[in-house]
Amino acid sequence: MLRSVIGGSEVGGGTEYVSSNPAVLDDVVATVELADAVTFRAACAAAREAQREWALVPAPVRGQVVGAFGRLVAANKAALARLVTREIGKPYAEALGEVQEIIDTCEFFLGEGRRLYGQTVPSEMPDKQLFTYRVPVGVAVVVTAGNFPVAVPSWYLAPALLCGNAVVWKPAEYASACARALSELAWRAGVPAGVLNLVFADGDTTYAGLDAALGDGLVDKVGFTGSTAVGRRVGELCGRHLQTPCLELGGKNPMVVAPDANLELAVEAALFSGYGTAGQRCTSLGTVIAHTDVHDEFLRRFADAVSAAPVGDPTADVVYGPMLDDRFARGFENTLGWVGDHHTVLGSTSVGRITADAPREGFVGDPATGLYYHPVLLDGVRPTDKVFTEETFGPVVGVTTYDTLDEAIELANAPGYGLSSAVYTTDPRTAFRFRQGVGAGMVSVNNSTSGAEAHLPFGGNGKSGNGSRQSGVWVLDQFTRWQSMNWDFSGSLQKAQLDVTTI
Ligand code: UN1
Repeated sequence: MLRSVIGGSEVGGGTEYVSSNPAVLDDVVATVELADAVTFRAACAAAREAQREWALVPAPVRGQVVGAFGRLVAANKAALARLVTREIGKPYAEALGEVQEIIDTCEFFLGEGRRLYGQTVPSEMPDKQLFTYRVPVGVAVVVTAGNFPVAVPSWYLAPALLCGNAVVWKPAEYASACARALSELAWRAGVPAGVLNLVFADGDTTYAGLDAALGDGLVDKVGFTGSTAVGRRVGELCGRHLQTPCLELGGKNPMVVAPDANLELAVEAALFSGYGTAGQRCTSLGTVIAHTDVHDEFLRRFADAVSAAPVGDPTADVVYGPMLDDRFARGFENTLGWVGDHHTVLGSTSVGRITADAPREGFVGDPATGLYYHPVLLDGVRPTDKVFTEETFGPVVGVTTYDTLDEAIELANAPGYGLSSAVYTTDPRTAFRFRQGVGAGMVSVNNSTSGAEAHLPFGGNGKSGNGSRQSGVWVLDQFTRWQSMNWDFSGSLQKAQLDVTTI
């Protein structure tokens, strides 16, 4: 039985939730006790208590703890990746990459512990010094999705802890075992009990508990990775309490294929980012915007690649495995309802669940045991189609065409998301003009829409987030606030603005 851990103690009670392997549904990975709103609030209170002392630990020492966390993750890399594969069905090779992201993140923030720079700033007045300091925000509540059940949480945990905050982490229920395993490593590395609290709860309970905790002044920052719809609710709630959350939401990520593109590379990237993790990344490719001159050739090759893609058992070498859990399978069924018959569907023999009656050639394993879906490739999508405007969160990619680069940029921006984007071109002018015009927080040139690096800002605009950025030094602005200090050693009361006119 998995329970929440608050201030170092297990807290039981609440309703039971079963986290099962989406590739082998009768394989129960964990039975979880979901906490109630009062318990959630109690976790925030425990965090508030523990944070005071943690903030007094010198930043380089906190950095050492984060570094030790990364080393423990490295020592348990295969075991953690196996758990990711088992609990959410991510292919093992990708799961290993995900665990590596944690190691990279911790490595970065280990070093940041020795920087965490403030500034010295010139004053308008003589014999006066101005300084800036980064101070921890206090208590951070972190609510994460389960598609990256350990890497994305580490993007919050490592910097939040390094900056001297205490954390209450609420992971996705269907990734509970991964969350507990990662938390155990953090505690073993020396993160004090109470500085990291793990709360298993459902969405409504989290909302109610967070509302109460914010109202009581127990929460100073909320980090949320998940859907745009839930992000809006979180944003509204935080706004009522005069707080700006860190929101990492959905994406409808475009890839432009210019007439001079290397089509082989473009197809490889489209397959990886469109269908990898069964399309369940926020950075998944949504729509390919291909120049009319290369559309037919690109599509022919892409459809061949999709048809040949190995799908199935995530412990094998496949492009993608099952949906993350039941809820995502149902969500994808709903998405498939948007696929009108006005589209040409290519790359698959069927649309929907892979079963004995709707088999997929070359499927790896037994489709009957898990939540497997056929890949969908749609040609001729139009800007008014839901598959063009909405995030699909499943293995579906749409293709459309353009004639001028301005048109391509307009199509790329049209859905109103702004997370990731890509352009395939051999002309640097096209690449730069695309970067300037596209509204996304991240732009890839001759690379796929997925593939964040631990030291580069990650985040989106529009429906993809509120402009906050994770990773690298940029995330420090989420977990610290600037404090300024002025120090006058002139021996008299020097008045700003007033005195400067008399100099
Ligand atoms: C997400 O889907 O929430 O760059 C994050 C990427 C991944 C992270 C995606 N490493 O696609």
